[in-house]
Amino acid sequence: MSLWEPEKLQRLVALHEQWGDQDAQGYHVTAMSEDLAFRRAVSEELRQSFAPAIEKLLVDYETYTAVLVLKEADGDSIVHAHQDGTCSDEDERPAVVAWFPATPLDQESGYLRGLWGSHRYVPGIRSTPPTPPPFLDVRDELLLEEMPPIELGLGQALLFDSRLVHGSEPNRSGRRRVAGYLRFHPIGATGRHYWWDTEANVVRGYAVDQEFFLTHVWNRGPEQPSFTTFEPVEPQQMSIAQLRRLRRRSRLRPVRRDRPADQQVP
Ligand SMILES: O=C(O)CCC(=O)C(=O)O
Repeated sequence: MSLWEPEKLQRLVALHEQWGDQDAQGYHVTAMSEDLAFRRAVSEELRQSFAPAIEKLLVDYETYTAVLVLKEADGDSIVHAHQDGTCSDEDERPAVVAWFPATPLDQESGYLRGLWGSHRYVPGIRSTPPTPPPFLDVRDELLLEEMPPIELGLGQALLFDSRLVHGSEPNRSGRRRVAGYLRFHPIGATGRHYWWDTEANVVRGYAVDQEFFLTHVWNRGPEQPSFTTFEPVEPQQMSIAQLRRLRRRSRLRPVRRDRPADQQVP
């Protein structure tokens, strides 16, 4: 959907050019930046200038995190098919992600691609770093053959369920590709972070707030007690044919709250 004047996006590009890490390579996200003041400045700009137009479209959701996603021109910037980490208790309602280009998006710079309906059939808590997903063995074929590219113009944004499997091909445009990424949570949802302690091979869950995502060091365990600990289960790997069957079924049998009001069953 179209949400803002394309000129407004220049502010994001300029912010990164003036302040961001110019030596970074490949795919990177400002949430990983060690410059905490830069992380905060990006978050504030996105919250002030871009989040309100999206909040208006959502019922009882609020902005939770706001970052820039960058793909440098070095060509090594594939984003494999993945699901984003769990950042809230999703038992009641999922988080919503808004992703939008701040520089031109085309075949060369790499469209975002999504696996339709996958938020319904690839369940579970997603840790950081991510434990192996059930589509790991087929992730390259999945990205290119099963996940359609989503064309977006400057000024448009894509909104999706935060559990959706998504990814993108490398940036081959020869120019830096910049995108905004905003995450919205149901108002009052409990913030969560699940860290995979790879040495102990356990996932530890933490109750966190928005401030956590502005200050925490990427891929390191939070310095606070966890509320839960569990051993990650090695998932059985799915074939493309199995994933296709699940996709078809998810369309035939929508979850109850997605049915039109006159078809609701108690
Ligand atoms: O910018 C992209 O193409 C992908 C970004 C993404 O999937 C993410 O940051 O989770």
